[in-house]
Amino acid sequence: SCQKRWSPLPCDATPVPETVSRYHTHAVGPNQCCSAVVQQIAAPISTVWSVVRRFDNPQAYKHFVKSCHVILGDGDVGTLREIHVISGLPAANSTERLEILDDERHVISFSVVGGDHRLANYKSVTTLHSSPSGNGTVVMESYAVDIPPGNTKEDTCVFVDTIVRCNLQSLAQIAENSNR
Ligand code: A9S
Repeated sequence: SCQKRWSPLPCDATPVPETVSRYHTHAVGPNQCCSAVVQQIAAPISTVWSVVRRFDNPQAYKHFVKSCHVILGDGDVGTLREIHVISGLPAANSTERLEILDDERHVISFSVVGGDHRLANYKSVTTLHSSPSGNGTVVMESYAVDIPPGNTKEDTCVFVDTIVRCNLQSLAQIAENSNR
């Protein structure tokens, strides 16, 4: 397997510190792809984190999730959840394992370990950062996933990027509204 290093910010922006980039460096196999989405949110990091850290409640901001049940564990690393998704997606449910929950560094990560869908071996890492410009938050979410049989790398990234972007836009709305 190869390892891909990337920086999600333009070259002329502030360089991504090593403490950030290490969480977003995925080992990517020959039949996998990876990408990342960055979202600016006009709300304090503590507000955003209180939503993102709830591994048992992804439906709070992920609109594709219809329901979620914790099937093992109590919120620590290793906790398993089963989500059911809304109709219209090429998926029914997904079993997911909490890999990282770091309340100090604001890092959460999960991996997909089963389910009826096409995103085998999906793994994502989400980190929050105080925005350089003021009292806002920058969310960075990266992922790696197997390319499903019959799809291209590009198809797969477009599909997943779209879902992740929707989730982070919804997160921004919720966090910004709970500000008022
Ligand atoms: O839940 C996330 O954070 C991100 C993604 C990409 C989730 C994808 C998904 O849950 C569906 C929305 C159901 C789409 C899975 C695991 C497979 C899909 O096909």
